[in-house]
Amino acid sequence: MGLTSQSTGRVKPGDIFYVEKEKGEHVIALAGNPNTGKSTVFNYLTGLKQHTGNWPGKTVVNAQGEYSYNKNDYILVDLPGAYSLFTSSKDEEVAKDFICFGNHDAVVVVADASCLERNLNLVFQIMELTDNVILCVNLIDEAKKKNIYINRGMLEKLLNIPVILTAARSGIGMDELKNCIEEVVLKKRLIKPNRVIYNEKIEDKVNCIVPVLESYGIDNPRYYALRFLDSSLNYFENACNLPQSQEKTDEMLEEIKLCVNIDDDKDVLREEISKENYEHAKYIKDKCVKEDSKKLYIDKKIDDIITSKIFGIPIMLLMLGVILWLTIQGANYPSQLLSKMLFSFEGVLTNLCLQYGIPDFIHGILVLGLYRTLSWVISVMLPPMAIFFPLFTLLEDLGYLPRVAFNLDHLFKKACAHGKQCLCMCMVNICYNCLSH
Ligand SMILES: Nc1nc2c(ncn2[C@@H]2O[C@H](COP(=O)(O)OP(=O)(O)OP(=O)(O)O)[C@@H](O)[C@H]2O)c(=O)[nH]1
Ligand SMILES: [Mg+2]
Repeated sequence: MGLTSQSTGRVKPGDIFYVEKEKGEHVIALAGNPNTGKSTVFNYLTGLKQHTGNWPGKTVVNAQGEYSYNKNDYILVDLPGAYSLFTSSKDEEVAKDFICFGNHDAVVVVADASCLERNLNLVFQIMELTDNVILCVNLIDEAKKKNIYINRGMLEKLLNIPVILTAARSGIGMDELKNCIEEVVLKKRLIKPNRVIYNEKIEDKVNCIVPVLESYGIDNPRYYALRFLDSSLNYFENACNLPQSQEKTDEMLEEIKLCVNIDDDKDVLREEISKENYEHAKYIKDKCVKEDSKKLYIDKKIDDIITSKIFGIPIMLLMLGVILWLTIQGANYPSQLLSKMLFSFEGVLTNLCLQYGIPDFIHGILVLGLYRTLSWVISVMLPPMAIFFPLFTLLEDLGYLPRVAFNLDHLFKKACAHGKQCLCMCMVNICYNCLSH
């Protein structure tokens, strides 16, 4: 009997990320940087209501939904946002594991049209893992407002993968996306992505490692050869499809180490690989994106100030302080008005009860208990909520919340947390303060 994952006690990651599907169903992964509109695309296609909002890190676990198109059934998996597949954050790891080990038939990478260059890094990494990649350049309506235009034809030519321009919130491009997914999974359209070609030194090493990996039956040998070079070894050893016994894995790693010596310059190699990725992303952006440099300059200046080390936190405290003050002070008057109105009606209800001879205990339960409590809750809670949430939504729409997360990230890290968590804390604290006031 051969070695199995059960007999060796090693669970293949692919087993964990396996999506049960019926015959003829196709699994589509929705990946991309945080806050690019993945859940909005997911909701539009499946008709479900995944949580969306204008700050990063809303989706933290995979969500599944289904849709049909041209009598074909699809299972869509909405992944948490990730900047890269080499990550340390738990929610990003969920995305990474599904892309690397899941049984998807195609991956749709949702990118933000306003910052395509930053998003391309993940696109390159996914292109190394699978041929079936579709790039969905979302938020084109926002990009248009910023005078940013994408040359779709050129982008498709340079990446050699299908590119769809969408504005998921208003449904623009969604039919085209569904059609493209169908063409890819039914193999009506064959894709051969143009992968990043690294410098000669790296390519030589990759070319030495790939045959060894192939001889051990490893899928995506080029991807794992690069991971070996940039020292993601822990990750590499967890790769699916590795030989099932530890001895075989050690043997394979020894064989690789024999053909390439990377001990001396592994930091340099890692840096070179990242540098070349970013340079390639810049090259593609320069060729495919037309932008208004004056507007970008102003946006960048504002960004620099609100995220600067000196002004970032004071501006944030001021903004949140003003919201807290407006909520508390502004709620006083409508609160009083509401309570006056609702409590004056209590007298009317009592009179009605007396008039119709309703027993005292029913009057007590309905009017003095139920109605009075309801009146308190409404007059105390409704006004602060009605002021706080529109103000917070305004900050969200202005895109300020991701900046708050960025400003607080290093402080949260000291408590082993993440800057993104501050937004939930902030909301809970402000609500609590308003109510306790
Ligand atoms: N204007 C505009 N806004 C959009 C569009 N698509 C998404 N949004 C908004 O962008 C914000 C982020 O959308 P989400 O769908 O939550 O983004 P996500 O990629 O799932 O985010 P994470 O789960 O945090 O990674 C929300 O406020 C959406 O309403 C679009 O095409 N146009
Ligand atoms: Mg999401």
